[in-house]
Amino acid sequence: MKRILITGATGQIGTELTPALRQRYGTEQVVAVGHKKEPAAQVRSGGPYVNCDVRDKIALAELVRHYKIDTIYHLAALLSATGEKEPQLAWDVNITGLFNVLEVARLHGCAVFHPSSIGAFGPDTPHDHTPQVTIQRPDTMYGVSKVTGELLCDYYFRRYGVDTRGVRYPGLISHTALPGGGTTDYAVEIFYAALGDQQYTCYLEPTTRLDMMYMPDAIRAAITIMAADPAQLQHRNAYNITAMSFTPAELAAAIRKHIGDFKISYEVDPIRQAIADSWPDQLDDSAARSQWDWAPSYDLERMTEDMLTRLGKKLRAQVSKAQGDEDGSG
Ligand code: NAD
Ligand code: AKB
Repeated sequence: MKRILITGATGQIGTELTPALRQRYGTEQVVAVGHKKEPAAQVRSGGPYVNCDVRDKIALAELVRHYKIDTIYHLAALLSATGEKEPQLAWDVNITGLFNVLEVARLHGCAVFHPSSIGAFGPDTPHDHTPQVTIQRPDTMYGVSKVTGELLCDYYFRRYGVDTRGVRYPGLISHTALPGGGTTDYAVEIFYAALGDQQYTCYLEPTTRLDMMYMPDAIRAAITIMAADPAQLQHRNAYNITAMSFTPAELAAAIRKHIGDFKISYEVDPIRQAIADSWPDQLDDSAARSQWDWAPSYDLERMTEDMLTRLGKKLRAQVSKAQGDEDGSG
């Protein structure tokens, strides 16, 4: 039976991956690891929850030993925009943290899931139908850490036989936890704005095309690749996966089909724009499709409709709870 540790469990992915893994493998089998950020209720109270800085290898090893862990989902990281604000910290968390996880995995016989990103590509990478194996010369600290991470995971598999696996996620869109400081965050913020005062000021240009994915597909990918037949995995650590590719203007148009008065304007942030310009427009994910049956369920239309429905419900519930608290009936 699997015993799983999830680092970064309070983040955008961890908040949804933790309950999904607990549902599949049992609540006591999945230990959520937080750090500084307040966890959502389903992460803190749905099973074991502990705090640990991934840069502390001794503490990490003790958790793995204590809970008899055999699989680590390593999500703790700094994302692209935060990484450009604090590059030294980004290297430390993303690389020291991963190195510690791989060392602990080597010593305790754990499998490791480590997500890479479209951020592992750079301005010299072919942007259209970006191949699985291609030029990777990113010019952000986030990207440098992602390429290094892919190579480190490959190294630990080849040299020590650690069962490392991973995907290159595109921008992820979700309604449960807010994104944690990336370049693609606009694609989540826009839904909060559309359901709020029906206008959004976007920090990317209207024509900036990027790969994206709805969170249910991202969670399924993380679980599926870890359960896949290892004999089929030729690329192990960094499978291109994507679900849709759109620009801010196209996303706004998709939202407008449901909220006719929604308006978008643009105030470009040069730092995030430069990052986005260096990333692919559309990945070729045929290797993932053929080697472990990857296929997304949500395209732009389906994702937009589901986001508006579920986020709308959540925001309305928050408003009525706040009103109830105010008048004493909540
Ligand atoms: P997030 O920023 O939402 O969460 C990251 C988590 O890491 C946070 O909960 C934070 O508390 C934790 N953390 C930060 N420093 C830590 C430390 N020193 N020790 C322990 N924990 C620490 O990130 P996310 O969006 O959930 O991303 C998870 C992984 O997926 C990252 O590797 C990220 O690069 C990758 N990824 C995410 C996306 C996306 O769009 N969300 C896309 C591509 C790849
Ligand atoms: C970011 O924008 O940094 C992340 C990612 C695509 O890796 N969402």
